Amino acid sequence: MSDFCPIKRFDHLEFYVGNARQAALFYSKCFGFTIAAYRGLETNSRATASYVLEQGDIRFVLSTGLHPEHPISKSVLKHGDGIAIIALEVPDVVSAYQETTRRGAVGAIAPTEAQDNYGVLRYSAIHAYGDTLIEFVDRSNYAGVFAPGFEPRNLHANRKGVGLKTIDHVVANVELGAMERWTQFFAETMGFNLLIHFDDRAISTEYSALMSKVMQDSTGTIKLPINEPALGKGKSQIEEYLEYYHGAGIQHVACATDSIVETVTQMRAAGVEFLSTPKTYYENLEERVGKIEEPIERLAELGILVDREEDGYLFQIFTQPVQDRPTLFFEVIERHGAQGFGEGNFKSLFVAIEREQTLRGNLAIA
Ligand code: TYF
Ligand code: FE
Repeated sequence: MSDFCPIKRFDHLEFYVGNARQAALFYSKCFGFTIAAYRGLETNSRATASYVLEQGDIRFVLSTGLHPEHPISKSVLKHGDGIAIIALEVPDVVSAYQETTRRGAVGAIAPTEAQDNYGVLRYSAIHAYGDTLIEFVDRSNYAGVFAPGFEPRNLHANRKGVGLKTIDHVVANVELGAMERWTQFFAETMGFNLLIHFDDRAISTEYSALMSKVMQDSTGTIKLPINEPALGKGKSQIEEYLEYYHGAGIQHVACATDSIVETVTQMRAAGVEFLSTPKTYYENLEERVGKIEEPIERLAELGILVDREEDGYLFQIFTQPVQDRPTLFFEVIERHGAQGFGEGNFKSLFVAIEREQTLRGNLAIA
């Protein structure tokens, strides 16, 4: 099989935020991340400050601009806090850049080498939906804590975290009519395949509708679903996102855990707010999804959703947006064989999201 752009794994997600120091504390205290590295004024970074957060195999980088003209500051002015860069670890950043730009990707960072005493880190980047970049990283010849310029930190390293282990999928919202362009981008430019297509009949409530296509790399390690609004009676959650993010961008990141009950218990105790699930969801749950390993009362207390598929089942739950704009949120997911995205929960999930949209005054019926 021809794989012109092989990918090893998610390297990191880089967030552009208004206050990286406070955001680092939020992801550390509430999501269980360890602050592993820092770059800022103290390390003679004059224009930006960044914190590297780690938990399991997940790495987030939180960056802020120190001056109004810096591109990060401008991004935050337009989008609010959000994920600006999806970084993928690849064997060869030159080839990844050449193969994708040759197929139509717009280059953002030509292949670059950064060096220090720990070796050489190679990277390049291309443009994806909205202002989002896809960065290619090769750290096979680099032994430092994250990248040249960063110094190790070890804050909250004694904490075990809340059990988040890997990035399961990263979902984007794109404008009405842009689905085709972006699925084509991932298929033709990145060599991804279409894994699942949920049409607007699968995902519609009384008020709004959306369409979702899941693109994945050739090994199935990288799953990047894309949502497009579909015409409904009201403003869909996707349109609400697009309005407040001022364009296409990343809507949610799903983090996998082996023990969602433990993870969500700890995150709730630390103050993370989740979408609430009505008590009725848990009536007849076992009849709907069959035998599951967790006590239903516990799932109901925590608001955890369950979906059964052919190959198994999954647990999932969604946070409220993690900033004042109704843009980025997180999903916690625990898979037991099931490879899907919780299709059986779409209806109740979207009703829950619309309840929140109504509270925000953003579900006007046309
Ligand atoms: O990633 C998914 O497909 C699920 C469900 O706006 C979902 O997490 C889909 C669309 C959406 C919110 C959640
Ligand atoms: Fe999801």
